[in-house]
Amino acid sequence: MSGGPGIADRVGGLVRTAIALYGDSPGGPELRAVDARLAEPLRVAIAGRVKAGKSTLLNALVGQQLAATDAGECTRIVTWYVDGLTYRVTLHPRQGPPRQLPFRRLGGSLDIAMDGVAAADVERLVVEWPAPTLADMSLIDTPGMGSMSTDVGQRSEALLTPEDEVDGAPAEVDAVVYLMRHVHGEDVRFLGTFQDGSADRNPMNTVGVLARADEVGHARPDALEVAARIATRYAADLRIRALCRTVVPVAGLLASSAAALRETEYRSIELLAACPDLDRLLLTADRLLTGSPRLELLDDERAALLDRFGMFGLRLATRLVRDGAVSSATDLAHELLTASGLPLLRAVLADQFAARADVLKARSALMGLESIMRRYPLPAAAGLAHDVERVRAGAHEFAEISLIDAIRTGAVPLSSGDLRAAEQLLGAAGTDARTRLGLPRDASPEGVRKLAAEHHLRWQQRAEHPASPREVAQAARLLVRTCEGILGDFPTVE
Ligand SMILES: Nc1nc2c(ncn2[C@@H]2O[C@H](COP(=O)(O)OP(=O)(O)O)[C@@H](O)[C@H]2O)c(=O)[nH]1
Ligand SMILES: [Mg+2]
Repeated sequence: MSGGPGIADRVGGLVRTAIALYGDSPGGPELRAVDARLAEPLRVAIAGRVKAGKSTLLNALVGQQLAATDAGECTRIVTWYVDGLTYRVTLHPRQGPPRQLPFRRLGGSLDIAMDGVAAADVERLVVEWPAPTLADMSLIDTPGMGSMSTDVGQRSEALLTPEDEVDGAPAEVDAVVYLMRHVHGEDVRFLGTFQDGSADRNPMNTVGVLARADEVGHARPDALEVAARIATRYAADLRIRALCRTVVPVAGLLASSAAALRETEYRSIELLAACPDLDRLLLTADRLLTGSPRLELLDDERAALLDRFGMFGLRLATRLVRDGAVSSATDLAHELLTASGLPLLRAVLADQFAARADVLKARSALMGLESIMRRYPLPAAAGLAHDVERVRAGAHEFAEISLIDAIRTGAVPLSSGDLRAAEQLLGAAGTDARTRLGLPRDASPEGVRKLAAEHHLRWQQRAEHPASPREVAQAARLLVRTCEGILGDFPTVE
């Protein structure tokens, strides 16, 4: 959007002014951390209950088997995966300075030598890993809510709760991918912690994932279609809409195995597909593991296949091989990845998180700045506090996000068609002008301008109409500003 410096620059300016004012007094180091964070990739936490499939999904997103899954000490620790020039693992203990840990890769995933340190004494592990996904966003694996040990659960919750009740520290993450398997009380309660109390907590920074989608409906061939219908229903549920933007079905296991599909695995799948007893073998896990001597795969090879692909994955993979739809490991990997739903999640993350990364980061930084100024009041910073207030109140980018939230929680009385148009115009599906207007990517600048002008006129009439309820008039004024922004970016050529 045009019209002066973007929100990231404005907030960055405030933070640097604060750094100059605070110098080495208390609050100074925290301010420098807030400043450094503005230059970092967006921080995205993967949250949800234990065994929801968080670590598996993280591996799928990175495209490598890094995070350990299932039990094990490391799965009980908050682990940050960040882009790095080199491969390095650093332990940040609760007490004492950080230190590097030795590690190796064991069967793909990282085996970190914990050096006798107990999980409870670890604040976080930071894994630096050169990987393209991590250059766009840092991913944070959490032990999960509802952990066997409440301590572990609390650690996740503390990381994700926007403002720590105890010491008023700002949220450490900018956005959250929240995995759910079913809607039950705890999911909703947990998502609710993003909302309570502060106007700043909103569903805009949370994307819901219907995880382990391949297991829906007993892993039948249409599992993912069924999961997609459930996800659509969740996404339409007002309670869920008020907590996250959208719900995407993903079979993380399939995606992560596809990303790292080995030739030997492909050959095993070929053997399985060629076995005359295939249909019977794939009825249950037990039969696959022990049935049919005609299948020339050892017990542990069968177990490994099941572990990596799951029942749904094996049914799909063997069908693809049998039908001749694929004839190489590369083909198969591509088909499985497509089926997993991961590409859709990636698109949602790219359109919604990455496109708004600056705004989400600026929002976190502003919260951080406000929290520091509140905890370490400085008489000399009175003017700065005023500027902070002005930036917050004047930020059209924040206002757009808040309005999407208001629309989603049903606070704006518009027809459903108008609501959808308004959400889209506000950038709920992506913030570039053409997406906001629902135009194809190759729409001409004149086309953009013409449609933006139509919307501008329509919302202006709404804003000024005496019969418009107050909420509608307010929303319409904001939408008018959004249209003005688009028109400013697409000026008429003389
Ligand atoms: N069938 C299936 N199993 C999965 C999927 N994602 C994870 N799992 C399995 O669920 C278990 C827990 O996964 P994990 O990623 O460790 O869950 P976390 O506790 O949320 O990190 C592991 O045995 C995974 O193999 C999935 O998409 N489909
Ligand atoms: Mg895990």
